[in-house]
Amino acid sequence: MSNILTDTHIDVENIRKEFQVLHQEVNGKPLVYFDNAATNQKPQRVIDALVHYYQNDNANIHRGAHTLADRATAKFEETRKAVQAFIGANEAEEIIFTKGTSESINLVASSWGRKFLNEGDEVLISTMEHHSNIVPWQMICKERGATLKVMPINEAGEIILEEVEKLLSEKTKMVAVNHASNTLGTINPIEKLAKMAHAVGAKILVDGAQSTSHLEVNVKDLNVDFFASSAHKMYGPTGLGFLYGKRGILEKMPPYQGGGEMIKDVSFTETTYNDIPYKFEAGTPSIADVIAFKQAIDFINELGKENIAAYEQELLAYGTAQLMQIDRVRIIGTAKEKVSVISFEVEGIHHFDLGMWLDAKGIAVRTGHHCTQPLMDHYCIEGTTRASFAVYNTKSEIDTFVVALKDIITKF
Ligand code: C6P
Repeated sequence: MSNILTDTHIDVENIRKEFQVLHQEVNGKPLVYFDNAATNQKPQRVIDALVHYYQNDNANIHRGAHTLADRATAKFEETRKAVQAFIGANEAEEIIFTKGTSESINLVASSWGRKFLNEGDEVLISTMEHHSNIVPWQMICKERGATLKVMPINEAGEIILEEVEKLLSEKTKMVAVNHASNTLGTINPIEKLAKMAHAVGAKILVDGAQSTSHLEVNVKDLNVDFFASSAHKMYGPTGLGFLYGKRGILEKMPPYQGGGEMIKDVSFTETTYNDIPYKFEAGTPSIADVIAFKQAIDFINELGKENIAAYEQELLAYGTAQLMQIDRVRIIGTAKEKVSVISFEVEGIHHFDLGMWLDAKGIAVRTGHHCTQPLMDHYCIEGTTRASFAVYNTKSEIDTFVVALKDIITKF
């Protein structure tokens, strides 16, 4: 156990020592990084693992009959086991490495959808989905003659379960929903939704891009059929993610892409496919990133999800209370259960301008529709300014942000 934890509390100053990137000035001001929902920063151990791999172990995996290849393969597969344990999956073979949440969802929509969706079937998503959990379903529904239906939300940004009940029927084949919304912060009641989906014989896919570094995730307790996430939102490398799927379902699905690694035997007339997970991992993967991802998982595990969640909830409550007191500020997304995301509008100031002025003061936030355009339409807005916190953020950074915001608001 490292010294970045004291009892049940997060020692944020010690944690920040692992993140060199945070210790810089931007536009002459100390950086305040509040764009963690887009991607969070990487601890030194992740960066070191990338360098170490290329300096010492670089080799292609699963193919080689030499020491470096064996070493790289062993480390690569260690990460698969770490992901399995991290999300409570039954077996490491149920974890498929992908480019990220988007590719994981595309894999399911394309492979599962082509096999199991037919004319007249329905796929149910929610109003607050990221485009990555809308467009792949739209594409496959169009191709298969299925219909995409949408679960409504209330003003606070919570799914209305009574309405979901009405939308579900024996026609529903898939419920695809995020665990936590990247724009509103809402934490969705996945266990309940899984029960409701299964009661009509549908499968459930959970987009966990915004939950895995903030919330306890156990795919068995949640009883979900698929779970997707991205390493770069878990203090790990970009361009990497994973898909969890129940073995019984993955085995029935056809391959997503053809190529090396995903085959058993190939002739010009016929190909037999590899077992899971390799059936879904065509071509040389991002080996260094997968190996370094294990360090990111270790980082989260050392801190403990419960401690991270408790600390981030403190930041969320502190930031929300401060913002609510500022004139002309309206928070979008006021669900009872939220991850550490605050989206807001300022009357009379366009979010793009606000983002630019905050950047001039060294504060990084995201502005725009956050890849949730239908959600913006629901609130009749074009976009928001979004501050999202990670475990290395502090109350004093929130103070800096609030002072900057007030200063901008009084000027415009
Ligand atoms: N959201 C944000 O700023 P990828 O790009 O595949 O790693 O993740 C896509 C994705 C899917 N679902 C949710 C809920 C997400 O938040 C994201 C990524 C970033 O909110 C970039 S748009």
